[in-house]
Amino acid sequence: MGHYKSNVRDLEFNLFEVLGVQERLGKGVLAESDEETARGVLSELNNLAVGPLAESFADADRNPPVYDPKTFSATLPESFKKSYQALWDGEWWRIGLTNDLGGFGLPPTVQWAASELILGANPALFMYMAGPNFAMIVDKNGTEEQKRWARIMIERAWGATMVLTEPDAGSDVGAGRTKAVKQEDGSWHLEGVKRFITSADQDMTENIMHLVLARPEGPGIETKPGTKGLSLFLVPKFHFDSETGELGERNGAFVTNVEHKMGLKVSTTCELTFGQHGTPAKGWLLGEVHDGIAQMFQVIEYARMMVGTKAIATLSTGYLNALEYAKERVQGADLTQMLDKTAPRVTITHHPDVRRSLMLQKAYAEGLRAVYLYTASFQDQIWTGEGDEESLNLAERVNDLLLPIVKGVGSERATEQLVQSLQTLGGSGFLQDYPIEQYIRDAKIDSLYEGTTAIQSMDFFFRKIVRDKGKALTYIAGEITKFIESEAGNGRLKNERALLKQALDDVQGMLGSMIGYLTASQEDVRNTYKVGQHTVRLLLSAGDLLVGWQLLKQAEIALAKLDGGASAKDTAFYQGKVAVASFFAKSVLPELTARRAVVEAADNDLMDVPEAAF
Ligand code: ST9
Ligand code: FAD
Repeated sequence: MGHYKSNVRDLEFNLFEVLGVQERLGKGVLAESDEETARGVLSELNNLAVGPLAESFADADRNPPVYDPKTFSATLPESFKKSYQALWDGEWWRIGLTNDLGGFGLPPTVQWAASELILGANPALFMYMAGPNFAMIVDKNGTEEQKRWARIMIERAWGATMVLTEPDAGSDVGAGRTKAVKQEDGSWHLEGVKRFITSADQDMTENIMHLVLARPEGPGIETKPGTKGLSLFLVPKFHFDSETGELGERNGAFVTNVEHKMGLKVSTTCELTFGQHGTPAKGWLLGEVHDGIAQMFQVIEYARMMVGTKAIATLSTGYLNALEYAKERVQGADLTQMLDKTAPRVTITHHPDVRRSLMLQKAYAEGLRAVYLYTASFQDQIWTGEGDEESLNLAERVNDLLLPIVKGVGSERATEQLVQSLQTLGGSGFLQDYPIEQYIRDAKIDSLYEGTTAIQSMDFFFRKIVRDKGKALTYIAGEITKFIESEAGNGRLKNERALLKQALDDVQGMLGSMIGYLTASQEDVRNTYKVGQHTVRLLLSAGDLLVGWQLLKQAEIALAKLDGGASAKDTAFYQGKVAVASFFAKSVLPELTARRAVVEAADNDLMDVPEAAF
């Protein structure tokens, strides 16, 4: 068996028993699909994921890409290329595409559930395969000619990249200095150095389309500072015939370094230099409009969802590997017989502390999966366009609110809990004989790129709550309140629903204090620091609230299934759902009360500490 342990049963539970996705299928843009097709997609992709996709996971880590400075090129390991070919040949690049570009006609919930399987088996494959998804952005924003390029990108299986970061412009994208100078023929020459660019070179596709943020210059163009002064340019690695896509000359965008990293080594992370090697780096303004940051955020929103799903996928396989080990590892006697030196030895699943840790891993793996799929259910509505303007607008807002939770909380909890998965294996977890040490290395990036956790938390508070005037948040709080006040579980989840109520009060309390500090900043601007000290705490707490709620909703459904008489295999599955929800409500949600007290007692002492005293 390979390293990857998927959880198709839980994916199907979420899709068909919790979210009722099947009710959306067979209509409108989803006319071609039904429940059977969706289940078939998961099953077929799962076979590929646990087999050929997972196969190169360790080899590609031990034999990472090789960079050749003479040719500015990166060569990927053969094992990985084989996995990539299997993925491409299965036409899985179609999964996220709209019907008109050759998509499968499946909604985002099913797309993301399927994506989890690739992201858990070998995440870099998904990123190299993203060219067609990038083409969708070119198609959506491009001129008529660029729309044709989008089709060429798909037909000819090109790679693509998102190019924002520079040495002095990481979180602060608006500090970017790469410029684009307008040419008489309507094209632009880019000049500058970008760094940390994922997939900027590889030897699997004939061409790569770079989507680059740069500051435009030229007669009649007003240069503006910050992100609002950036435009988005299409910069191909090779020039190409605009009608046929046939490759021409090499363009002047060269990869001048590939980084050596802690993990996710097979995903090339490149320095990309424009126009400094004797060949101009020609680019074309996307859609002929200067709206770069907003256009790039269409890519970023998708990529943030992907990064969160990647982290959660890795957490899930980490947990399942730990569970399998724990069921077999015999060590020590049962705690109740600790004084009897002759007592039989038991598997470590008998030890209360191992159980505690495994149940917490399960809670975050399954709870966060529920959160990302719940988020995707709002994307389903946006995708199909169903409902009136008001409800579509709300779906957009709720999706926006949940994205920093999927990305920020998904990545933070995955990193934390994967360390616990390793701990379950004892010293063996530290060895490369097991995949968990690589999971930790490969997943750590998820809290860093696509906006660090601090950036996610500020996005959550300032943009998604304050700027939204709390509309999306009020909706979610209303849904949680409905659940709390319902008869969910027929009395059996009463205590848990009370704990959820307290958790909701605590998050609302934290938020109330923070909004108070923000209001007080009009009197004394330093009160803004009190907000800044606690945005990550708020984000993680909101994440715990959502995980707790989703797990309890699942428990309600599981209890009903158990009452109705489930099969032997399903009985264990549903019992697990009830147990994990109750465990999380009793052992994690009460912690929010302490966190609320910390936020309510905020002061600015921290900000007054001299730097030298750190
Ligand atoms: C990276 C890549 O790290 C890592 C993995 C790559 C894997 C690639 C392959 C897989 C992905 C495939 C994708 C294919 C695409 C398919 C799509 C299919 C559908 N939401 O607050 P302001 C906009 S890449 C939406 O003043 P500052 C908005 O236009 C590097 N829009 O910001 C706004 O204007 P307005 C990632 C947002 O103070 C404008 O920005 N790097 C949002 O100027 C200005 O907003 C990062 O992520 C939002 N949440 O700048 C950088 N927020 O307000 C992290 C802003 O008028 N840093 N806009 O609407 C940040 O995010 C900063 O907060 C900042 C601050 C740069 C936005
Ligand atoms: P900095 O911005 O310098 O942040 C350093 C620390 O300060 C962080 O802890 C951060 O949270 C904190 N911080 C910074 N500003 C604030 C603030 N205002 N408030 C509070 N805290 C703050 N970029 C691309 O454009 N395309 C890619 O394909 C791409 N792929 C990547 C792949 C890898 C493997 C890596 C490592 C990076 C990649 N990046 C890519 C860049 C990535 O998005 C940035 O690294 C990330 O946005 C953070 O920027 P930075 O590294 O400069 O850190």
